[in-house]
Amino acid sequence: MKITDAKVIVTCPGRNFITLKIMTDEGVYGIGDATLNGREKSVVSYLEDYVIPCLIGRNPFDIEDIWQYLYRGVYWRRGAITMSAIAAVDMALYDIKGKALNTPVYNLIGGRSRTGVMVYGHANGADLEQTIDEVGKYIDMGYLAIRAQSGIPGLQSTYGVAKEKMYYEPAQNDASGLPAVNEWSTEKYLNFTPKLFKKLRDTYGEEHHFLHDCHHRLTPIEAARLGKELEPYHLFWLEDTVQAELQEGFRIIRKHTTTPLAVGEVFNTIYDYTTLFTEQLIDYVRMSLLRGGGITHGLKVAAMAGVYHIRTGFHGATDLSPVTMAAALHFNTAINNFGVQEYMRHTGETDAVFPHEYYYDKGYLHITDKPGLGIDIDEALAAKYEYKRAYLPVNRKLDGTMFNW
Ligand code: KDG
Ligand code: MG
Repeated sequence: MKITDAKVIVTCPGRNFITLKIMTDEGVYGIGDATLNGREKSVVSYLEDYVIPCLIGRNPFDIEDIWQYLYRGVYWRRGAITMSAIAAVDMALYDIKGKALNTPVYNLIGGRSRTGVMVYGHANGADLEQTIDEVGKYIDMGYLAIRAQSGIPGLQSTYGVAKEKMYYEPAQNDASGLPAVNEWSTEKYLNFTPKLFKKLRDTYGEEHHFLHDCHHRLTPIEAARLGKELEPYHLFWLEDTVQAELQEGFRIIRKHTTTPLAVGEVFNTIYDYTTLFTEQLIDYVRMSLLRGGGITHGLKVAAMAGVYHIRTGFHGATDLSPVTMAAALHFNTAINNFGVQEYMRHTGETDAVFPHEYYYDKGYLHITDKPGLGIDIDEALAAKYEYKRAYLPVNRKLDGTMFNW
């Protein structure tokens, strides 16, 4: 079998998505997600101008060699743009191989390890009371694991509180077409957040897993304080407490708290984790297959994580397309050290562009035995939605200082 052609499909059914489609001489094609929220066109150029010419004529079954060619062979390694582009190729090649061998992708990477993939949903409200109510709605929908984010008294806006409750929309411009500006106060946040989780446990008891995302806004010692104060409420995890570039910072957090830690949605290779893994400083790996070079690299990361008692909890926000979700579900079905999968639902508009086999039932996502990834793109429908530039917000402290979003 040979790759004869490949193309990049840009669509915006409510938000921007980039999809790579690889075609072969036997008529089998595969698709992969290449979406990089807020910087989408950079990956389009990377694929069209540099990657696709290298794929033509290659045997699509040689997935490892093609991966190494695009990683080692390029000299300029790592980074979100490079690794998202490689991920798109890798997902598409697995899709092709599954279809060609008439088997679902999970069978190519170990077979079935579980009956379903536990997911966590996103409950959020403008204030404490509304967030408590929103968590109740997810419990009513059967979710076993729920992330809770709330507006903070004294701040006009913050990360994770969405207008459209089921569909998160972080990429939104302000009136002038530039990034929207959020407000931040570490003091207000740290004083408020333990109250939220106390109230959640008082209201709903111990049965459900509760999660929370700090979105990189604390220093290690502040994260240590928060982790310690949340201990009585038994969180499933506390996510992205600090800017994660400094792996050594996690030593301070770990020394002070038993609250489990998750990190990595902005990481893109195994090298971002070496200190975190070998010193057992975290509990969950958040790097998605999309951001981290696809299934080929993800298998290596999960294998190394498993040695250190670390499980997966892949990023699955709405800005990762249903193609990434399909790939993640095959992956999560096959590996042993799966923990949880983030599941922020896509809108009906998006689901129509990406017809898929996976489905939600009572707290779990399930895949079927359809060969390949069990996902497609409706190109005619995709063509109706024109790309719109949309930035992630930026974040400033109350005195105007630029901060982490
Ligand atoms: O594009 C950025 C979002 O995917 C990210 O902010 C969402 O932190 C996030 C999460 O945990 O889903
Ligand atoms: Mg996050």
